[in-house]
Amino acid sequence: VRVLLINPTQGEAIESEAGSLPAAGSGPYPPLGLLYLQASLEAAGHGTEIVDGNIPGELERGLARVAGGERPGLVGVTALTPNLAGVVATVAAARRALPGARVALGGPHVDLFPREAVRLEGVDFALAGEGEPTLPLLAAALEAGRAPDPAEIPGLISRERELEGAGEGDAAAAGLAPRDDGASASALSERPVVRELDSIAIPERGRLEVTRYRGVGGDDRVYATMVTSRGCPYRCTFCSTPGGYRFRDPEGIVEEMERCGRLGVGHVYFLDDTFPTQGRRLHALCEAMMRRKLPPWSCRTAAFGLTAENLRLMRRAGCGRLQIGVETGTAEGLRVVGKRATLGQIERAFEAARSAGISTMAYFMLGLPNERTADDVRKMIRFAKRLGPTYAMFNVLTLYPGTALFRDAAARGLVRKEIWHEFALRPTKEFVAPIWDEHLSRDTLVALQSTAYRSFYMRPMAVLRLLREGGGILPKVKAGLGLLGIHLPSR
Ligand code: B12
Repeated sequence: VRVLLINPTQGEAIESEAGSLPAAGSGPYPPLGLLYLQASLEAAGHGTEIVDGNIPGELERGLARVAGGERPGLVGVTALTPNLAGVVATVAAARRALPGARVALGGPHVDLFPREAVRLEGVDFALAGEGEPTLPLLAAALEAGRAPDPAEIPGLISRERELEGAGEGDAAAAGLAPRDDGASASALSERPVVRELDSIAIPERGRLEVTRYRGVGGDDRVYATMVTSRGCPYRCTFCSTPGGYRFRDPEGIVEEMERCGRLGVGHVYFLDDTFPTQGRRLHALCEAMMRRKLPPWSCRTAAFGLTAENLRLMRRAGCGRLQIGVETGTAEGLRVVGKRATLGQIERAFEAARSAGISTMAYFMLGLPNERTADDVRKMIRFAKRLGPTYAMFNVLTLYPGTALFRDAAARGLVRKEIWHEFALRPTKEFVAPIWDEHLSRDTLVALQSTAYRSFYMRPMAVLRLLREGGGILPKVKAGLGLLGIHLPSR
């Protein structure tokens, strides 16, 4: 069957971090997960189309276009927990435009709440895990007119079977109960994943209008997003990303970057949970990059293991910017969030990045369980200033489902463990995501967040750095801070 893949509208997303962020001006991200699914479906012989509802007006336009053409038999929608109300609205719109199609949900939310997801209005299937191996199987079953069999499609739950089971009472109810970490009791302990990343088809970005995806990094270049790995080697306590760290072969990565370049992409942004920055893997990748003419790139990674030598190598291979999750500024805080780097290592990594000529974006959190007073938070702010990244972002820690910190908060009675499970069954835009407010109230934390921005950016040194190293993002940062009532000195 033909498959329509939809990135949902964002208008209904909950305010997932307390306090607003100076994110003004970051352009839309290309729907990378859907591009991967599209490539795998096409390789299996299914016609596809992507509608990127994240672009204003595009959901309505795209659905009207699809309804007027060859109609899809299956619609797949990506679900992230914070935007679940937007997912429900998107499913409703797809149902209205394409009454005959079946609807499947996938993505990080479905990994955590598969049975809740399949009960949402208008949803026929929930498919947990990485969809490349499984979504083509679902499409094939529908094409053959068979009821898709969960025994043959790992991670699949169908609404029919789920609601049949509901009549049986306790067993079904038990499967729906929340776990201590806020995820669903039915969340798969081992979600289906692609074992051999080199075996899956490379996204065909030319199927989308690539030039729409400008400014992801705050400047005006056309951005493509990519991954070199999936899963994560770390177990940070605020994150729900599953382990299963897997890598791609360098040749496939540079081949994909080259294709991006041919499409007119001006910058490749690697979205790996943790971009591999060490050892033989980094060397092989950088050497493969240096053998070709490729767009410049940036990545998300951790400070652990970022040595001066590796940073110089990355710079030569085209790396212009690093986004680093520093999170906090004390040894105790780093222990609480489960980061492996020491404060000294972090400082050396930022210093080395500066001398290698790579700009840095540092991400910090406030409202950690060990921060008992405003002074504790100020230690983090002082550390941020001492590090001197090109750009810094400060957010109040949100207790997301499936994380160790949520479990700790539930165990201490700070949050009800049902809170995300209830949201997963009845999502609304008004939902207030839980934070660690044992010591510092939400209002205090939001005020301290403002203090952090003010204190970080209201320094001539910070403005100078943005000007020198920021690659043109200064106006966007100014606009973002303006929304918080912070007005930067002009020089
Ligand atoms: C880029 C990114 C963003 C971008 C764009 C979002 C997007 N839709 O791509 C922006 C900046 C907007 C963003 C914002 C946020 N994000 Co974000 N983001 C990511 C990031 C780094 C990369 C996503 C990606 O492209 N991955 C690579 C592709 C290949 O994987 P994928 O998208 O997961 O798709 C695969 C599967 O999920 C599945 N799949 C996906 N869709 C579908 C659909 C169907 C039908 C099926 C069957 C399967 C399926 O198959 C795909 C191929 O294998 C991930 C972390 C990560 N590395 O994955 C976090 C992540 C998705 N973000 C997360 C969060 C929490 C947020 C924010 C709250 C802010 C924050 N604190 O980071 C906001 C909220 C956004 C919102 N309103 O919904 C969480 C989501 C957790 C959850 N419970 O939903 C993640 C997983 C990070 C984490 N571990 O905490 N994010």
